[in-house]
Amino acid sequence: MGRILSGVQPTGNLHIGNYLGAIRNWVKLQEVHETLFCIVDLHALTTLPNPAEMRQYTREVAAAYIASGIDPERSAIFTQSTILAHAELSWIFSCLTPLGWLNRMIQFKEKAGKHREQANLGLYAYPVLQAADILLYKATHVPVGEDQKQHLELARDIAGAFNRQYDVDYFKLPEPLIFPTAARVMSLRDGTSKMSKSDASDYSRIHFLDDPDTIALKIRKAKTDPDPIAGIPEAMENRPEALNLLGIYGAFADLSLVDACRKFEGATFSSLKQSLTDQIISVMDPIRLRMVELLKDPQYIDAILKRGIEKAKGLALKHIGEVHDIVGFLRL
Ligand code: AQP
Repeated sequence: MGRILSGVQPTGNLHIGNYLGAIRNWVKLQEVHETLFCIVDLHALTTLPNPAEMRQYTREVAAAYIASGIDPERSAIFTQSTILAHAELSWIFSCLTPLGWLNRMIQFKEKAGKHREQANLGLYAYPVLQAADILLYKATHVPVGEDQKQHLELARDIAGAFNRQYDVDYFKLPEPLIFPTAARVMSLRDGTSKMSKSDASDYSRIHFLDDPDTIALKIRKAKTDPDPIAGIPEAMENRPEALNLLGIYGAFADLSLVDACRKFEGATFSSLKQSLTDQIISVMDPIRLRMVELLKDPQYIDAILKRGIEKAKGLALKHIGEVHDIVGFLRL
């Protein structure tokens, strides 16, 4: 049994990529591991969301966790900002992290784009805060998708740098947990870019809170190509939208991409889209209905968060106290 930490930003528009790539896998992890699932609102601040929306989206992420099957009795569900040690440890790590390491981070380059000089320091230092999130709890394993591998590598480097600087063996290096079934879900409008909360088009993604009619409409409008579906993925190498729809179908139906291609060989996109719509609705609609119920009772959600905060705080305060001793802060 290990200790697992992961999180989602409360930036709204939670989508099936977040479900298939992250939350669905966490549900399985809580059966065998000690699990901590954070709502990373300090990270969300890098995009300067509207404060009222931030509060709303924080409860929405908590509701999505619970509705997807994360059990508050087993897992700590909590907000990052309520445990000040995240920010503290992030500062301590900032003082150990060479700029050269951060300059290599692909996500910053992608998110800052051409406006690098205008990007905020928080966005640049994002992976250092992420390292603090993980190491504050001495997580042994971190579930990561493709896009997060580089950040976990940095967290391991920072743990090593801390141990070397202070000549201790305090932080063990957290291991990545890669799920063979974790899907990388692409945009419904462009099969070469990741389905993302911040995409300007609502039609690029399916939200947790989309009702069945909206799901059907978005899938109907999803980009395809004129050819029939081939029986093997290799024959569709240059057809990213086709592969994406088949991949999503497979992820929801528990089929590999190879099996999904075989199932729809020769079929038209309209028949694939009908089956895909049914499949998504069968999994996501019960989650949506439960979320809607939960969101009617914000006090209940807040009570679950408070319980999670208490659980997480025990570990966080113990570890940050030990770190204070190691770096030489007076304990007064
Ligand atoms: N398209 C995706 N396919 C598979 N997994 C995905 N994740 C996100 N998008 C996909 C996984 O969801 C978890 C939480 O993500 P996050 O909220 O911390 O931020 P993100 O990875 O930056 O997600 P988005 O949707 O792309 O948000 P924006 O647009 O705000 O940047 C992570 O485990 C991630 O791998």
